[in-house]
Amino acid sequence: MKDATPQPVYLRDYRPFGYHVDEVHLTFRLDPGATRVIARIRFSPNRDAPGPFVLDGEGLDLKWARIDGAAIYPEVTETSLTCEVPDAPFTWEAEVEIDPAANTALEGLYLSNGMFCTQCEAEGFRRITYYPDRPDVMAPFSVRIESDLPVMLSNGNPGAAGEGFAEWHDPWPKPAYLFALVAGDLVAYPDRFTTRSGRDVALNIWVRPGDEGKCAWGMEALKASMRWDEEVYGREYDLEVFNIVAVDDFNMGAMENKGLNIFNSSCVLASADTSTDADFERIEAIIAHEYFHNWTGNRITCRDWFQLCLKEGLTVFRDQQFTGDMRSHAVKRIDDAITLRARQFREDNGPLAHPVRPESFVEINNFYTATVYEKGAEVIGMLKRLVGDAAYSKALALYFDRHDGQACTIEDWLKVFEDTTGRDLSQFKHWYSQAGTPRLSVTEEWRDGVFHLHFEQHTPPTPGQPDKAPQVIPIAVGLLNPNGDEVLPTRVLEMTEAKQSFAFEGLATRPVASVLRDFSAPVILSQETDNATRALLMAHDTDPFNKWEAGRAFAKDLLCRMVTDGAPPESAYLDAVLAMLRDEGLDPAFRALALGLPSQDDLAQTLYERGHTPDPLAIHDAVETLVQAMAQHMQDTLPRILADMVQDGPFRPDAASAGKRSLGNAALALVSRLDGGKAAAAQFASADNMTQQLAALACLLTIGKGDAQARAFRDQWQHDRLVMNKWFGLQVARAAPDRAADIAEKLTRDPDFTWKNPNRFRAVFGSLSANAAGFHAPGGKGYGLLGDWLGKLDAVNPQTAARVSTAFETWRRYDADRQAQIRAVLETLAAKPDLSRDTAEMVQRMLE
Ligand code: 0A1
Ligand code: ZN
Repeated sequence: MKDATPQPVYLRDYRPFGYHVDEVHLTFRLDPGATRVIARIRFSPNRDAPGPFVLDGEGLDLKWARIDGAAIYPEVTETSLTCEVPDAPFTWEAEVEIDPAANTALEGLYLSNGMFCTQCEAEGFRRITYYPDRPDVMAPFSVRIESDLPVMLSNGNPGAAGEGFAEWHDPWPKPAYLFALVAGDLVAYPDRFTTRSGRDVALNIWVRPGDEGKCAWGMEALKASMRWDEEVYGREYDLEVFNIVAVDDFNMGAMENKGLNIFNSSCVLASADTSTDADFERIEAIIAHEYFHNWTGNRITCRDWFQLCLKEGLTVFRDQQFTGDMRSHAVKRIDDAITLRARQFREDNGPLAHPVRPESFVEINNFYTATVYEKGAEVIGMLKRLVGDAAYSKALALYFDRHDGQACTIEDWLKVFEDTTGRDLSQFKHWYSQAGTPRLSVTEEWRDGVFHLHFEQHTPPTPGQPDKAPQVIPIAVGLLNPNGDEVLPTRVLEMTEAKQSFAFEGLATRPVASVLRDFSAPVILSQETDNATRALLMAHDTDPFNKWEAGRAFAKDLLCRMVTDGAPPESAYLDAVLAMLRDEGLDPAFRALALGLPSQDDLAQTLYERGHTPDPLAIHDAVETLVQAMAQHMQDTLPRILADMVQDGPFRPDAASAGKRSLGNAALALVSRLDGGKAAAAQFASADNMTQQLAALACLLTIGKGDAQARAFRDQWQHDRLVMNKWFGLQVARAAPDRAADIAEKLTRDPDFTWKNPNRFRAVFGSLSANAAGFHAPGGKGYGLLGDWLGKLDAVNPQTAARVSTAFETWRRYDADRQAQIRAVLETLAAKPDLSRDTAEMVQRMLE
């Protein structure tokens, strides 16, 4: 065990910094092993909040420092610097040396394939120079880069440039976490955009030579995002240039640095040959997300890191709206609900549960979570539903108007809604402070010609929060007649009490209730119902989310009964899904979703909550049995679907074409269960795009075949690092339970397993933990393998190691043997003498 446990930081301890930063001038003399950073910064005392002059700094070799030109000798620790300063505005100057080549953590200034790049959010800037590295200190930055590299970029607008140097000036005051620098042998994919007020903006996507052919999609997405933000939120871009850079070594998806977004290359490079439809959609969404941050995050930023959801929840909400507008609102809502349940509900149900706005942390990098991002977005969706679209737009206009240029809090955010609508949002605020997913149950009553819905809400205890207050839950409800006609269109009920009933009058017969339409709140709904009602909703609900959800809930119930009572696959379910599959009036993408089943992890949690100890293998077998039954039940229809979904002409990544491929591939997965993989092998051989090729390989691997195709795939794509990530990942994801850990281990011995690259590490180990039955297979091999590799990765990249460690967050729901095995792995990690603060915090929270 480590002796010095790092101390948590608390929201309640927030104090403003004692100095303002009026301007920042940085000079970088780039050198892989010995970069010099010379800072000249104007500080002035903060008269409203005097405080000590302490700068953050980590891993810096201070060469000299001056105040107003006179040499000083500050007191330096491993993480900070202090010195005497004048009680008046002054100029701070310092030179430090840093070693980008040795920076494997990918925070601060580092090298990726010989290219210099930075990642400063959340606290990476302190690894570049001494500075008040906190989001509420905002300043304009001027940057000079000196090197012999052909391309040198930083934030803002370009200034002077010449042989061996380039200068940049960012006029918009920003916190240090939005600082960025890139230098290397890069080529641009250029374009232009004219904003609605006529400003001409130069756009570039910078990539390694050879990747220029993979930029067109990202560029179209960028222009669409810029237009959308003008049209929907009235937000215009505010610099002369907008640069995007693709880097291979990156801990996260992308980063919204002002005017210089840096992307994990997997989140920006796209081509039909190498990217799936899912990649195209994700890239479009991430480009939009980072671009939207220019207003929600950059122009208006966070006062402190506890307010992270202020920028992330809102920006995710905006990118979800954008994708809905570009593609299909119904499909997007279903996709978002699937993701929320898979990642955020899972987090909320375990030892890592925390509020959307946490109140303490040890390492802020551990709080870039599904709760902050995705639940943060859901909270905004609820707010919009409660106040209505018009009031939402007004509140947002006020937010931008009132807070432009400021570092804000959730209180500021809610206040614009209160001021716009006159509502009191104090109870609503529990969504930001209470962790855990509310359980909402509903019962129905038909009495004297009046229909009643009786609701109860309850949020289970989470770490540090034993008791919860009732929350405001917007419940969108519609009513159908028993013949399927809608008798009451969607209405939003506002639940504020622990128990609350709503009455519906004027109905001729007892209706069928469609509750929580459009997934109007991030809650777990339980509703007494029967197969006939579910089938009716699957056939007739006018709300696409609930039409899908009726099938999902049906499948979940059925699978749970198959696991616990050995129930057979029910024909009522198979018939209802088949009817959806055959309904040509439905969007193919929607029909593909209707064929999907709840995740095995979700089933494990549901069984656990129903009082069972989940057995991952029994769950896996039940799912296999049901899928096989679906394939048999649908065998007459599947060939027609396959034929209908074939598209002529060149590959197009648009939503309609992607939807057809998605349905075709869902059908192919079922057909593979019947024809031994013949159709899939044929598709693999003839595919002219990655979506079709990878889906075919997935079908084959799932039925225990595809070795030859996996080899052929590797031969074909050996040269392409992004496609090779798919190759690594798919083999583990699709492995049979008793082979998954062995396959993962074999892949770690592959010469191409460049494990220090976060994408490659995640390809193997993210896929291992996502393969629930494989990860939890008896013997605990998967646990041990992951534990060993987390220990190894932690020494070079703590952030990614900590993130992947969440594979263990569900451990307490399993049997005593599995718990003991996982506990041993976590304790071994915890005992490592030099374990990072990142991983130590995660492991400790999981063990508590
Ligand atoms: N703000 C970025 C995500 C991001 C967060 C943290 C990082 O390093 C710790 C890197 C990127 C976004 O929301 O896209
Ligand atoms: Zn973001």
